[in-house]
Amino acid sequence: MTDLSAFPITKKWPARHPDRIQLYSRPTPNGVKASIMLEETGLPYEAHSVSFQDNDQLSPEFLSLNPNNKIPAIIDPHGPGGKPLGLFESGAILIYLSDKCASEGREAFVPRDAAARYETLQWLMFQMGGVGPMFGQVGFFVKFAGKDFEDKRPRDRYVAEARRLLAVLDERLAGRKWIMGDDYSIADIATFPWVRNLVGFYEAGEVVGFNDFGNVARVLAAFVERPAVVRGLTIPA
Ligand SMILES: N[C@@H](CCC(=O)N[C@@H](CS)C(=O)NCC(=O)O)C(=O)O
Repeated sequence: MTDLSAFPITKKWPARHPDRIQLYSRPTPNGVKASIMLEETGLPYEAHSVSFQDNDQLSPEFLSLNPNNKIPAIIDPHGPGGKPLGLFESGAILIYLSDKCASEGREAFVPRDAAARYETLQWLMFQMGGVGPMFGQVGFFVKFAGKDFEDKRPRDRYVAEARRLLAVLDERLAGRKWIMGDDYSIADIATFPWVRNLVGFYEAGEVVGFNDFGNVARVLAAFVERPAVVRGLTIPA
């Protein structure tokens, strides 16, 4: 049986199945990237719920795995060289899980062709560096505490940037089924939870003029119909 006792996080969230990938998360747009990928790939895993209400992400046990106090984070008991590997940052987790799947002969959600692989990583980074942080700011200024700020310039700045990013994504999706064309990939898994959140939970569809981005809306609709996405969006319960 695998021993994960070297990871203090397992004291607070004990592993019932230490042989499986341990996921520490919440069903937020960053959290579900990991759960959707795990559901898509069929890799065996065990999900642990990190409560923001209880500030679990600030606990010493959580910080021992992610000093940046953010979900998602994972431990793979069977990492490189057969040794356990802890990992945080959703983009890194998606790349890692994809590489693991490729080495196990599973569908990896990254094209095998080298140029297409880098193109996928490029769009993944577009999400990590642009879509996620900017849409998150829109949420703050449109739905949460920032909406009551008198000065509307910060809100307008992030709304304009979100619109610009949506336009870039919309153009990329013109004539394509997914971001990488016919191949559904980790770039889609990273991006569409954030688009869904922007128009859903953040209720920012109108303010960003979402109706102008028909390709984004079309791909979002296809994304949320995938059975693994439906499941992943509610994990951990
Ligand atoms: N760049 C990080 C961002 C993760 C992130 O912002 N997670 C949020 C939830 S969506 C979080 O854990 N927030 C808790 C906090 O800031 O205390 C990633 O992609 O993994």
